[in-house]
Amino acid sequence: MNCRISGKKLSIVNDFGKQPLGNGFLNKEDFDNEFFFNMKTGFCNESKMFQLIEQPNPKKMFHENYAFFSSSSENMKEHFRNWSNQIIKSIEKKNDPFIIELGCNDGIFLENIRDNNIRHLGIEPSANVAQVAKNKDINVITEFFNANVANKIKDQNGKADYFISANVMCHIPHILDVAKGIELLLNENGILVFEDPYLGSVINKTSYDQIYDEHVYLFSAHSVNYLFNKVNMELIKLEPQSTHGGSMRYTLGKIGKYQKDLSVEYYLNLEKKDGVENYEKMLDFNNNVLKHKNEFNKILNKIKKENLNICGYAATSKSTTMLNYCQINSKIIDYIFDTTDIKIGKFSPGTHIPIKDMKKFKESDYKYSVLFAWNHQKEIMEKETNYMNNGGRWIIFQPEIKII
Ligand code: DWN
Repeated sequence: MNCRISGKKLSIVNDFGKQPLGNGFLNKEDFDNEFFFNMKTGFCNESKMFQLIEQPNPKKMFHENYAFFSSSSENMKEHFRNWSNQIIKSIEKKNDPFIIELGCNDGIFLENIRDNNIRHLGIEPSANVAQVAKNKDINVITEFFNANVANKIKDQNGKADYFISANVMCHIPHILDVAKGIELLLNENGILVFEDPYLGSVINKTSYDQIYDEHVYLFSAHSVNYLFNKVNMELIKLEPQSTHGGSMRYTLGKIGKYQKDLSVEYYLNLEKKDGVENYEKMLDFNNNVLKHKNEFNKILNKIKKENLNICGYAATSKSTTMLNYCQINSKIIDYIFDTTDIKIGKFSPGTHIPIKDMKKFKESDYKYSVLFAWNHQKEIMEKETNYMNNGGRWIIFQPEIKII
């Protein structure tokens, strides 16, 4: 019940009941031994950190059978290409620059760094996705990062100019130790840049499906500044991103090394104005979550009463929270279609809906599809035009519940 950053007591925000692992896709024979944990969230009035109260052991979630491969979205590939180009440009005058990425997954970001012959290192605890990156000739170590690992990397490679991370920092419970490791690894003018789903966006959109076992934190400007001030680092820039339904890119340097961009004050003030650093706002969020659940169930039940079939589009980690919290099983959704080999033929965590190959989606004649990968809506709508042309309808639940 204590904040992982400040040590102060947390105030409870949400109770999602028993939840399985977000990426715990499983075979039929494993149904009886499925793992569940109590998923509650809390807010710390001191650090302003929104966090899970209990999180399963990271080794249960990130391992040699990790089910998420970052390169499953073309738009995300483009996002990482653009970001890496910006970074490459900023170091073009540097002699032998060194870039580290925490949680490099299948190398979606570092492959652009490798293409430019820049010294780099990826750190990735999930061996199967790390292997995909290694096969692309990217330098990767398969480890959970902490201050000890940081020391080893420093001894072997020296300090870094950039420490990068995308959709990873919010997964790490021992984040304070990680922050110490980052500070230790960065040279005097070294820069940390990371992006993660933004607490302000989750609250504004009521996108509570961003809360699952892997996402132990939802960051804000306030909480990130509080966390990194503890290791002599500070925010120097904030840039909102449209990825993953509303993310924030945080840039930090060692205290006093860089002039702060106006965006820092802007977002700190905005969070105060919107109440994103206020427990009352978290309680409003919880009320909106309850309303969203009821409305979503109502729409699905109405379709089922008309004897129409519903499928799911993309077996995302986020869908695990939606399905288990709203108690939606295979009586309501027949199948979920997905592109990931390791998920196909298995069943959704907790609710046991069969996962089918996305190739079969085109042959199916589902009148209704729930868009679980709502964060990739643009990319998906562009490639699935035939579905709507043939009379198919999307059930969208973000940023509002509607049928299109
Ligand atoms: O933080 C995390 C984010 C970045 O990625 C992780 N904890 C896990 C993962 O979350 P997610 O599973 O909710 O991510 P996505 O990117 O919203 O969904 C990926 C899934 O969607 C994959 O199983 C592939 C599938 N997909 C698909 O079948 N067709 C995705 C796209 C874009 C598609 O067109």
